[in-house]
Order: sequence, then structure tokens, then C-alpha cells
Amino acid sequence: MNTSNPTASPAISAPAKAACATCSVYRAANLKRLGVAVETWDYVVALAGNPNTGKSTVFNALTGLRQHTGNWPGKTVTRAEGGYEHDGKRFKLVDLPGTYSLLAASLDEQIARDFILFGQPDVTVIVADATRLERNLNLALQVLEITDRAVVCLNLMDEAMRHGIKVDERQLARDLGVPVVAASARFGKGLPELLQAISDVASSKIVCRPHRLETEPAAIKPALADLVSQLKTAFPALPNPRWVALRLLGGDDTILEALRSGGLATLHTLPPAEAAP
Ligand SMILES: Nc1nc2c(ncn2[C@@H]2O[C@H](COP(=O)(O)OP(=O)(O)O)[C@@H](O)[C@H]2O)c(=O)[nH]1
Ligand SMILES: [Mg+2]
Repeated sequence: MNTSNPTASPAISAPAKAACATCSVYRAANLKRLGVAVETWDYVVALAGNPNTGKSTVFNALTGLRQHTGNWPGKTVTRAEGGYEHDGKRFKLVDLPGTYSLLAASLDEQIARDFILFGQPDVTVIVADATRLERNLNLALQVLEITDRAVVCLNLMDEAMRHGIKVDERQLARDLGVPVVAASARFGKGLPELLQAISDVASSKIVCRPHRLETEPAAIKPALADLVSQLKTAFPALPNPRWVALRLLGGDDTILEALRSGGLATLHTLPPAEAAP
């Protein structure tokens, strides 16, 4: 389970520094590096979505006054964080920049991608606009390529209904392999169900089996396997090396740059959580 409270970790020994990517120490260190104080939370939840899908509305409804804004570390991009309690557990909600994709074409996309990839939130909520489902599912599928701990909040259902658009959220949940909660956040509808779905995924009561696109042509399979194996050797703690390899094969300059500059290398030599800045 990817959920243990890092404050409960005993003192970190030197070998633990080479911790695997799924280890809570590794994850806590990465979260700290990304600017999240993890000590007082049981679970960290990222909020992703296209712009104007009601992300801020969901964020405000869940966190109320328990929120503050700042910047992403080293960036001028604003970030909002807030907290809430549910089922006796404390959740920290981090609002990611609104993006149409995670291909890191812009700083916003890079921040969102890096948070999901390296921060390894316990749950990533994808807020989707039910009136523009096709465009919104593009981002959802990209998120599901990186993480399997996700919930789709199918928002603006009132608008969809007004336009005569019907969405079968149960079928969508089956197709995507993660919970889908229909909501009209502006009117508070669906939010109790959303809280429950987040909690169930965070606690592993619900185990997601996300739909992954097996998009690579047979011709690149050997190259992909080779690259994945090289990445695993060079960066043993790298989460989701297959995704990183696919991005590299696709010519993603930001990932290439991170590899060249040692940005990814530092990810597995991070100091333990207690000593992180
Ligand atoms: N009709 C309707 N409007 C909504 C709903 N949720 C959010 N909105 C409105 O959509 C607009 C964009 O919402 P906002 O939360 O700022 O979106 P963000 O850009 O994703 O953060 C605002 O005017 C909200 O009041 C909803 O469920 N139904
Ligand atoms: Mg917003």
C-alpha cells in the first residue's frame, strides 16, 4: 500500500536511501521536493483537469476555508493546497494547473506531470467536463498511463443534462478501470460520493485497474524493452519507467533534458524525508 504516514517511519538507515519507488520514504522525499509538507496528512490527493472543468469549485467545496495558496517550488505558477477530513483520515488536496495534456508542452503541463509522476499522490482526481467528454478523456487517459490510483469526477452534469447529453458513468468507470463519480460541483451534487471514492482508492478498498492504451507498434517493442531495461539500471527508483521510455522514444525534450542534466538521477539519491529541505 502506498499510503503509510511518513511520520511513522523509523530513523532512515543509509541503505534505505536507495529505497524503491513505491516506498513511502522515497515518496515523502519527492513530495517534499515538490513543496508538499506531508507530516500532518494521511493521504495526498492531486486534483487534475482541463481548464474550466470546475476544478477550483471542487477544491473549494472540499476544503472550505482550510486552504492556502503559494507558488510551485522555483516557479511562478500559483498553487493551491487545502485539507479536509473524511472517515477519520486527513487528506491534503493539491490543485494542479489546469491542462489539456501531460505532454509537458508548457510549464503548467510539466508541473502537473511531475507531480503525478514523482510526487506519487495517493489518489489523483481528474475533474472532467461532461459536456466535452472526448477532449477531457484525453487528459484522463494520460493520467491513467502514469498512475493507477485515480478517480474521475464527471462534473458539469447539470450542463450536460441541459444540452441533452447523457453519460453512462457506470459504463465509463468500467471502460476506464477507475471509479467515476457524476457531479455538479457548483450545486454540491456528487461531492459526498466523490469524497467516498477518493477515500476508498486511498485506502485500497477500491483497487483500480486502469485502462491503458497499448499504443506502441510492434516495431518499437524491442527498442522500448531495451530502453526500459536501461532506465531501470540507471535509475532504479524511477516510477513508471515504461512511461518515461515511451516519452523518450517520442522525443520528449523535457524528459531528455532531465536525464541529461541529472534531474532524474537526483530522484533516487534524494535525502530521506527527515533530512529533506
Ligand atoms: N453549471 C455548472 N457550473 C459549474 C459547475 N462546476 C463549476 N462550474 C462553473 O464553471 C466555471 C469554472 O469553474 P472553476 O471551478 O473556476 O473551473 P477550473 O478552471 O477548472 O478551476 C465557474 O463559473 C463555475 O461556477 C457545475 O457543476 N455546474
Ligand atoms: Mg481553477
